[in-house]
Amino acid sequence: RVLEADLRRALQRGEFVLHYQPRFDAHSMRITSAEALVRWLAPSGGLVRPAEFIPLAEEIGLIVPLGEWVLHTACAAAVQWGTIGVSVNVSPAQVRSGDLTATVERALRETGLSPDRLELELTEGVLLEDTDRARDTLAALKRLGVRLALDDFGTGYSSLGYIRRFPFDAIKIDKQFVADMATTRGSRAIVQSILGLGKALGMSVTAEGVETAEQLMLLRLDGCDEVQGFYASPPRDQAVIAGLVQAQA
Ligand code: G
Ligand code: G
Ligand code: MN
Ligand code: NA
Repeated sequence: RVLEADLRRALQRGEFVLHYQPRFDAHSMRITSAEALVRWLAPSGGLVRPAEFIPLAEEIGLIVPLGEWVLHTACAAAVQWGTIGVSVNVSPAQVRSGDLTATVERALRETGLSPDRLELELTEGVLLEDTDRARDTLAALKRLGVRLALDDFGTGYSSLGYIRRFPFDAIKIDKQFVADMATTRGSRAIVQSILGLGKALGMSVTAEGVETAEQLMLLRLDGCDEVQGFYASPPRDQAVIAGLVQAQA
């Protein structure tokens, strides 16, 4: 079990690492960007998954400095890769903290990354918690020129109305709908509805958790723009992504 003191020490000692999962254009299968996913390289030697420490990091407020490190490191990686973009997951606690915009602005300035190559992934929870604060923060982030994506779409409790009340550029279809879209009519229908909604609102749509050739084929047929998932690539380290990007140049 992960303890508060372990986590604070881990940040001080630089024990967090980022892996990156590439996102592909669904038709050309060229890499368009990569999503940063944090792991903790614990002193015991194990690689600890975010599910085991992000909730605690949120609870104790460590998510703010950890999130700042993630932003800076991911922007620096994108500068190294040269062409593709980078996506960073942002917790509701970071939006609530009040200095997310300044943190993003600083990460861009210190790394020299062009704002349009950074995408922030937010979940519906961000929108439900504190609507006025959330709206102001998202508007300020848009003014910086970064892209905003609604992550895990379809799993939350917010109404469809939220999607047009906030300045999102993109939607990520949650992997639970992709998982059985080839075998369950209801899931395929939900995927198709989200794709239609994205198209109607001028937002790009990414399908997450694509694991099979059949899912990829159906997503292409249904007009999905971009895909992410184990079928095309699991999360890899920065150097592997650099090699993949170089190979497609
Ligand atoms: O890496 P893994 O596949 O186990 O990711 C699980 C979840 O952890 C992701 O869906 C994402 O929501 C969350 N996560 C991963 N990296 C970060 C991060 O840097 N910041 C935040 N806030 N959440 C993250
Ligand atoms: O919640 P978020 O969408 O930010 O996190 C993505 C999570 O999904 C990460 O934990 C990542 O490791 C995981 N993931 C990525 N591709 C696949 C996949 O094809 N199948 C499954 N089951 N999980 C995946
Ligand atoms: Mn995500
Ligand atoms: Na997601």
